Amino acid sequence: MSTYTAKDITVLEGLEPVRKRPGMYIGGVGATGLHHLVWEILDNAIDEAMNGYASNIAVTLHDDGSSVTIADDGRGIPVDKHPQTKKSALEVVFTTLHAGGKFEPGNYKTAGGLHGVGASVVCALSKELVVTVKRDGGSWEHRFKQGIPQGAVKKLGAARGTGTTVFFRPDATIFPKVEFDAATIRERLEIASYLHKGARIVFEDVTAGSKETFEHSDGLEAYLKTILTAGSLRPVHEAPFVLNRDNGLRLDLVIQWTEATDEIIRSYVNGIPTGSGGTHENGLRAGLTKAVRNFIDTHNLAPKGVTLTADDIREGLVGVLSLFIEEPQFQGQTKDRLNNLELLSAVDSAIRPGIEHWLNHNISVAEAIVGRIILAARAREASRAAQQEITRK
Ligand code: TTJ
Repeated sequence: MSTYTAKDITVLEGLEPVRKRPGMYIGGVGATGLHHLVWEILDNAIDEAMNGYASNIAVTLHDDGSSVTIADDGRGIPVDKHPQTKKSALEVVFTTLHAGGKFEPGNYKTAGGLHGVGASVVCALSKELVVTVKRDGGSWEHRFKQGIPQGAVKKLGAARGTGTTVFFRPDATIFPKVEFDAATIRERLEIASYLHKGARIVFEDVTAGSKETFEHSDGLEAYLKTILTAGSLRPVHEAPFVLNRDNGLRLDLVIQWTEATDEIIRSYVNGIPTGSGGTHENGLRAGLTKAVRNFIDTHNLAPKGVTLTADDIREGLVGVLSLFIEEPQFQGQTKDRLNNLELLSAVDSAIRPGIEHWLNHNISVAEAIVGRIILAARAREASRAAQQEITRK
């Protein structure tokens, strides 16, 4: 560094802990941590889309395989200097730890990945990061190296439209391997397009010379359909149960009973797959079981002498649950289980009345589901009787 100003020192102090102990912020410097950089930047673009300001997100994996550009057509991060701090919002976002990008009250922040850290962490761990903003009729660029601004924000010229573009190249002195896995990025983008209906996400993989667009106006319903098709699962009723809630807790759920003998539940927290389930999935199971049981009891639908277990009720169930919460706690070796205890009752009470109401207002659907459940109970009892008969003999 030839020009090492006081401002740079502050910045260095701000992000120094990140470079010293990167694992604390991104969960390690292996492949998971490396890809975490992409998710952190991506979440900001998705937030802009979720808040209704952006409709297109473009992700590019460049030909070297170790640099990525993420762009949105949102409002653009403000580039004008704050009179007191003499820094722009852009500079604060990329150089201050925990300045995530939640500027306006009421705007929802996905709280991102593993630890909910922001763009500054990506900036600190990048050999090179370039932000380009289009707004107010112009285009501006601010460059960073290892979290340190390389001069001031620079006006590139006049430009139409608005948006934010971030190019970054992970620092090879931090990450032993800096090559991204295109399939990992692709999968995350595809899931994001289901979880955030309305967002159009284009993934260009220059290493493979491919370009794909992910867009699902039907969101989780479309996702459920792909699960059914992929597994050749036949539903036992028409139209799935769909719940989209956003008061206090953002929760999206779609469920459908099928002829399958097991239960398939895919769950996500802040766009992150929770393959080992956790409190939110348990809340779903509890609420769903209680709703169905209550419906069956209220209408006296259980045949005499047949007891319906929770497993009977959930046999053949296929569902997708997506939650967005402020402070997710992930547990387990692979951090793929949600541990927030409050989500157990929150999910239970969020879904139960809706499912009961749905059953009560869709009698033919409810009949098909209850028929499926009774069949599961009878099959279970018959199989146990046969087992006992063999043991007896
Ligand atoms: C902030 O308040 C004024 C209008 O714009 C708001 C904002 O921050 N918008 C915004 C941020 N849009 N897109 C971003 C963003 C996009 C990427 C790809 C990366 C980051 C860190 C932020």
